[in-house]
Amino acid sequence: MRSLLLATAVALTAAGAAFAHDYAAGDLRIAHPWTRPTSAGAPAAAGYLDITNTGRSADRLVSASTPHAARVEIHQSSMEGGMMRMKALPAGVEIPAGGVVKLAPGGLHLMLFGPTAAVKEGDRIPLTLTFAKAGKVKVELAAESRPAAKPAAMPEGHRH
Ligand SMILES: [Cu+2]
Repeated sequence: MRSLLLATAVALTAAGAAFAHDYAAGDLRIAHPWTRPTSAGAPAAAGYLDITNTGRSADRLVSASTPHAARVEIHQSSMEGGMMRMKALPAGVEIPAGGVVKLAPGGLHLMLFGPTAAVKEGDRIPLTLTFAKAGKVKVELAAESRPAAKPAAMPEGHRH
């Protein structure tokens, strides 16, 4: 009985570790970076992740890069006149002190232009995030199929 319980605990831990997939750099915590599988020839892939700043001063995500794409831009999607529009944020995104910034479908996201290959389910795409204070942080985007974001689920504050 005891060994069976032990085996179950180990299996749960292993599954949890595979799913958790978090990173830390200085005061920043980066949770579960992921991307969606793309079809062959797709011009771009997106990257999503949550960034928590546990520190007392703001930081800024200024850029990102990956060997799997020609370039990465930081984008914001927003609804304008019933149309979903995207714009690049060349100055990056501020990560406020004590705050959480979510890059998620329908809002802020990374755009990987010129992918070197189609993204397949289960792929891990290496990505380097560059922060003004925390510096460079290497993460991996896990390729997962997830349902599309509903407009109702969009975070607020997107209008410019
Ligand atoms: Cu975009």
